[in-house]
Amino acid sequence: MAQAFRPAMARLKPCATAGAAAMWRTAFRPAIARLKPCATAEVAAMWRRPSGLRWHGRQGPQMMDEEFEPAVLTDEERDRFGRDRFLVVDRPVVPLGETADARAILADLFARFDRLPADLAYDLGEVKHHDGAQQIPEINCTTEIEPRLAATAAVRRCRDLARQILGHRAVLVFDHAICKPAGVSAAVEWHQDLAYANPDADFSRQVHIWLALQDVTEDNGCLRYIPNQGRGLLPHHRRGNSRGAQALVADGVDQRAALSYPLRAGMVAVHRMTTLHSSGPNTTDTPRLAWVFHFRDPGPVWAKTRLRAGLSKVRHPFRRRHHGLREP
Ligand SMILES: O=C(O)CCC(=O)C(=O)O
Repeated sequence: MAQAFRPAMARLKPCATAGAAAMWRTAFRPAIARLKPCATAEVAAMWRRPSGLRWHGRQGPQMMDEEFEPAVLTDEERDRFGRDRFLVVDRPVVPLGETADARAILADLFARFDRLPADLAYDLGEVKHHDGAQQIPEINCTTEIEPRLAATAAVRRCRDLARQILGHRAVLVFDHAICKPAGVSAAVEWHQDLAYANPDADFSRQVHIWLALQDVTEDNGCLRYIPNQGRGLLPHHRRGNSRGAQALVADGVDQRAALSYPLRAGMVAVHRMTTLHSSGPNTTDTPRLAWVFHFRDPGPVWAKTRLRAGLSKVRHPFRRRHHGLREP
């Protein structure tokens, strides 16, 4: 191989090789030396992951499992979502390797919980901010805190699923991860996600996808839904009627028809902003971790802005060339 390159190298102008060498000495080598060892180790570890990394469009490196068929919703499932206001996709949407990748990164984030900004990391249990052990630690905007999460195939696969429900476009507008530590009796009470948002927002174009990062059962706190409920927003109060609590609880929920929905790792449950849901305590000796995505169809305004941005990219080179001709 080296022999094949040598004649070509010999033909290179000396100034080109000297220039490249100078660039290496002055720019690249010091920059690489400045890289934190942990950063390079992290990248190397990521590269070594069994599921591998693939370059995916303009989104950069993606972790992908080989030969995994993307989940395609059937007409029956879409109808059921329309009727019940939620849909449990009982086949893997994210393959096990990719689920494990996301789980490992999120577990690292939870290990740093106390050092994360207080407005992003807090307790969904009785008191939002407190010292010591958390009841239901939640980390919001994980994909912004840890960019490796935004690049996971889990995000892309869940976005593909959201697109099938929302129509054509699905933009990730928010995400959060919820941990139920082992043996903690606190549950997430019945609520509608809309109670946390601006109730005037157009919530019909938004779906929330709850991804199980390990097998979830009634014992470790799987989700519960009440089929065909939650068409309007119920009044909510703070958990325990305490001003120190972050979690909201819906008033007057008739839970007689409620059902629990155990899921295998990589499966998802999808619901609307008005869907009533809750989850039980984790009585097992292993923490339960879930990652939740909020996808929105941004509608025609967004499409117009994108189109304009795209057009300006096309127009600019022309304009520059055009002005260039006129310049003296
Ligand atoms: O993860 C859970 O246990 C509850 C999740 C939930 O209620 C939510 O995402 O709104």
